[in-house]
Amino acid sequence: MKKILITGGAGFIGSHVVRLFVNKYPAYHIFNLDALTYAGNLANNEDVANASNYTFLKADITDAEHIDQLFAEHQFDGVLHLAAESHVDRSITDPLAFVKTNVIGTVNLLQAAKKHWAGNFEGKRFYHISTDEVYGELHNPEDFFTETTPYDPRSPYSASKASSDHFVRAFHETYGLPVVITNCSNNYGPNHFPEKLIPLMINNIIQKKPLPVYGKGENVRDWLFVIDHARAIDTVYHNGKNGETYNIGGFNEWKNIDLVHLLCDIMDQKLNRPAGDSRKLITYVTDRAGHDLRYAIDAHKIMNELGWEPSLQFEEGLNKTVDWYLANEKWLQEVTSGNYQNYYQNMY
Ligand code: NAD
Ligand code: TDX
Repeated sequence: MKKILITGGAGFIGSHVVRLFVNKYPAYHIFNLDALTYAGNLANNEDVANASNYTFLKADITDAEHIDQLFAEHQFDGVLHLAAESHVDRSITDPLAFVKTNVIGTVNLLQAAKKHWAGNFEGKRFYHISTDEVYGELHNPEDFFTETTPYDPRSPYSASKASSDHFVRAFHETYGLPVVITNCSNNYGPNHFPEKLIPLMINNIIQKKPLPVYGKGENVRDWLFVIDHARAIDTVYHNGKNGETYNIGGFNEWKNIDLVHLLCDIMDQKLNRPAGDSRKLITYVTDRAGHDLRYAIDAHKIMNELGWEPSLQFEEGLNKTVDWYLANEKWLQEVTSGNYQNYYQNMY
C-alpha cells in the first residue's frame, strides 16, 4: 500500500484533495498532516475521518524534528504539500509567519524527504502546490502567465510562496529529488475560509453586513472551482513529469465588482430578497497595499500535455458554493466566532 502524505489537508483546498484521494484510491493510505491553525478545521474532513485508509497527524511543518520523526515512522512514498499561510491581507500585517510556514516549513519537508528517501527515488514524488501570485501582476489584457513567466512576487505572501517554489526546484537540481510544482489561480467553493473574497461576501450578505470592496473593485482574478483544482492535482501527481511546472487556471476572469454584483443577485434570489437588495450593502473601502491588478493563467500546458480541463461553468460553481454555505450555517458560525471577530474588526 502506498503511503501518501498530504499537508494542509484540514484547510480549504487540502480537504478536497484528501477527500478525492481517500475515496478514489483505496490502495493508498492517506496521511493528512495539519497544525490546525485558524484556517485548519477537522470538520472539513468529517466525511473521511473513519475511512480505513485515512490517518490524521497533528503537526506543525515548522517543527523540523517532529516532521523528521513522522517520515521515519511512516515512510511516506509521496508528498502533496499544501500547508501554508494563505491570506495576502494577513501577510501584510505579519510577514514573518509566512516566512516560517511557507519557506522554512517547506524546506523542512524537503529535507525530510531527501533524508528518508536516501537517493532511492523509485516510486517517490514531492508535489508542491503553489500560486499564480508568484508571477506578479498583469496590465495588458492580452497577457497571460505561462510556466516561463519570470517570477515577480509583490506581497509578502507571494514572496514566501515564490521562495518555497525556488527551494523545491533547488532540491530537484541539486539532489535530484523527484519534484513537481503547480501554480494555480484563485480557487472558490465549499469549505473556503470566510476571510477570502467569495465566502466573506456570502457570509456578509447572509448577515446583511457591509460588503467591503477594496479600492474601485477593478482588480481582476481568474477563478477556478476547488474540485477542478483537486482533479488537476490528482492528474499532475500521477502523470506530471519530474522537474516540471504546470499552471492551472479556469480561463475565467472577473473584475471583483462584477463578481460581487453576480453574487449579490444569486443570493437575493436564493434568500427571497427583492432584486438589488444585497447590492446596496456594497461599500468601497481603502485599497489593499500593493494590490495586484490582474492575474490570468494560461493553462494550455496541463490541458494539452496531461488532458486536464475545468469541468464547471462559473455560475454553476457559484450556485453550488452558495448552496453549500446556506446548508452549512453551523460551519460558518463556528469559523467566524472567536478569533475571526478580532481579525475582522482590525481589517476596517
Ligand atoms: P488554507 O489557509 O485554507 O489552508 C491551509 C492549511 O494549512 C490549514 O489547514 C492550516 O491549518 C494548515 N497549516 C498552516 N500552517 C501550518 C503549519 N505551520 N504546519 C502545518 N499545517 C499548517 O489554504 P488553501 O487556500 O487551502 O491553500 C492551500 C495551498 O494552495 C496553499 O499552499 C496555497 O498557497 C495554495 N493555493 C491556494 C489558492 C487559493 O485560491 N486558495 C490558489 C493557488 C494556490
Ligand atoms: O474583503 C475583500 N474585498 C476585496 O475587494 C477581500 C477579502 C478581497 N477583496 C479583493 C482582493 C482581491 O483583488 O478580492 C480579490 C480576491 O481577494 P482574496 O480572496 O483575498 O484572494 P487573493 O488575494 O487574490 O489571493 C487568493 O488567490 C491566490 C488566495 O487567498 C491565495 O492563497 C492564492 O494563492
